[in-house]
Amino acid sequence: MNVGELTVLEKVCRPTKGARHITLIDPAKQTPEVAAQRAMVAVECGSAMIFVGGSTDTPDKVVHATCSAIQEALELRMFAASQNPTSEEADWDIPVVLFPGGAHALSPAADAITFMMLMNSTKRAFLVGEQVRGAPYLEQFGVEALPTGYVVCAPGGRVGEVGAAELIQSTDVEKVHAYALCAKMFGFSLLYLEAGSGADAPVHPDLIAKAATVDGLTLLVGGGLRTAADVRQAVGAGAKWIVTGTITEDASSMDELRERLLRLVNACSN
Ligand code: 1GP
Repeated sequence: MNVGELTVLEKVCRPTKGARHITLIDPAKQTPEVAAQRAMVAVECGSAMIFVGGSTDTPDKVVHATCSAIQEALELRMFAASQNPTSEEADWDIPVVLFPGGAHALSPAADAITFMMLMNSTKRAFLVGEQVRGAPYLEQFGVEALPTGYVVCAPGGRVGEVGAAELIQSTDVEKVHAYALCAKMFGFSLLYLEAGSGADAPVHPDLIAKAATVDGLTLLVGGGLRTAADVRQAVGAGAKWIVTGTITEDASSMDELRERLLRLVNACSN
């Protein structure tokens, strides 16, 4: 879909006051239709990007169907908004970005991909192996790569286990600083500090604050962020993007989802 004049990377790295919000949708957790409905609620609430990914064993077909359904819904909304230019509608020019668990969960319907090195993994597959397998497909699909250093912090959850990560503990501020410097020296534009989906505690603000002292990186933080206070703390420490997934997945209705997301999105700028 058309994401305007800027590349997705330029949009993502554009300096902003406060932070912006990303809704993560795991294609394994609902049908593509429900994923699209959830994504539309998220955008109405002010989410500025949709990530698609999460589970490690989702077939390409399901990832593709989910990306396509979200893109179609966004295009319909964008068309409707263009028919009524005076309305105070949401911005529907929203990137749909793959957040892959490996080279399998790719789709040409995405605008971009967080092309990640799981920097504190002890397995070659997550450092460079999956990336080497996936790169030719991304080239063929024309999906924009967002060069991302991905660092898993305690408690780490499933991604910490599957990714065989040497977890960054809450007091490891010098270590996280070294990872951030390393990410910058590799030429990555994004640094994603991850506590693991559904984590019982988010990334410690001291880690975020230390990573944020390295300029030239756009800092994403996710995992276990549930309340407005969690979000404010992460943003206050220097996060530029807040990623949430579980609060979307376990909302019992679209109304509940709206209520939750509005609280978190508002906390990104307050
Ligand atoms: C997972 O950081 C994301 O990769 C989102 O985590 O599901 O805990 O919101 P939650």
